[in-house]
Amino acid sequence: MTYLAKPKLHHPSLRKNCLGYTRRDYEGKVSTLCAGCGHDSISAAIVQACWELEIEPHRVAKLSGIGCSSKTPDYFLGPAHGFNTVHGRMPSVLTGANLANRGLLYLGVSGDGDSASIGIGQFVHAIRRGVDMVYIVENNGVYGLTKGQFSATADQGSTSKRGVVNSDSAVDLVGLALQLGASFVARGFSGDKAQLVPLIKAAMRHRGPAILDVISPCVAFNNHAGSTKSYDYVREHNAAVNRVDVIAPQAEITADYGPGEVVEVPQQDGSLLRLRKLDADYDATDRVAALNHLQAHQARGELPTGLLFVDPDAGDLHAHVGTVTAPLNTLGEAELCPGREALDAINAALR
Ligand SMILES: Cc1ncc(C[n+]2csc(CCOP(=O)(O)OP(=O)(O)O)c2C)c(N)n1
Ligand code: SF4
Ligand SMILES: [Mg+2]
Repeated sequence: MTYLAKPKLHHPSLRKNCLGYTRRDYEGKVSTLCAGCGHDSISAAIVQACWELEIEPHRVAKLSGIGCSSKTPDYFLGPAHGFNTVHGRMPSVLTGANLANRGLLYLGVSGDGDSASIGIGQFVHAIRRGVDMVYIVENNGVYGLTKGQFSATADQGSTSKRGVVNSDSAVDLVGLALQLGASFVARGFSGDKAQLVPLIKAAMRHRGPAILDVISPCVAFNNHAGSTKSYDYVREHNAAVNRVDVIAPQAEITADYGPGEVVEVPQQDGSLLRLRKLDADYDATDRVAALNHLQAHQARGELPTGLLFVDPDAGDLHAHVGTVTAPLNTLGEAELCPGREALDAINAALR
């Protein structure tokens, strides 16, 4: 972690959003990552998305595990709540915090090592439970922080910087998220901010588990010719299925769209997702078709990106288990203690 705070001097001409905040108000401390690391671009995209969505930074809870990727919450949304958990344990801490206080926007930031190796059980169960969260995996195919070992998302046949061939098959996090019932699944690339910012905005407007796998090259250990997570490889194999635009409730639709069919998906919070199809046959509301498309195109060496699946009507964990709407720390004794009669009835039912 860094202890270098950014100077708070803002140029008076910086644009402000409706809350009166400039983009600088959404930044964090000075990054200590390697220059050119994809993770810093994702932090910048998160800053841009929150500024554009006019989110109050202190209404966000940012949680992470361990890794270069998991360090990044220190570099954005300085005024937000933050919890840097243990390696691979971010999802369970996020689930607990979310159950205790549903009034915050939960942003989980993790790495491919953090989520696909040590934390894969936690990744799986948070999704299948339907936790309302934005879960970003900053996926570079290596354990960057511990000097570049293959991670579980490294493609079979890809090579390390020293030329070692990876013989294991890869965990595909978006395919897994689709199978587990995630109601929003997307893949982005840290080198394509024009695609990534709207994907983050759409995920933040979604209710339910929103999984965003962002290919994020590690310039120190995985940006060479044999890698399938390098800047060059991703640019050459990127097969975007759509472009998404997020329109806030009641906002005038002014976005300029290029050619291609446009599909509108209303979200539960009143915002509208506009998807401009880049692949005419792709239907982002069909889970099975999304899985088929992914597997067929990945087998051809392509890397499908964009909003891969969305179910705008999905419920979340709170709806499934019927929790109270108020944050738990606002409940008093009257709500928390059911009284002697209710306790006697419960005890009698257990005898
Ligand atoms: C319990 C535990 N096991 C192992 C480690 C060592 N460790 C630290 S970060 C890391 C992998 C990080 O990889 P990833 O999540 O992909 O993040 P990146 O650095 O690539 O962004 C490992 C194995 C640890 N900190 N804690
Ligand atoms: S080691 Fe890799 S992942 Fe870590 S900061 Fe450097 S470039 Fe980024
Ligand atoms: Mg990694």
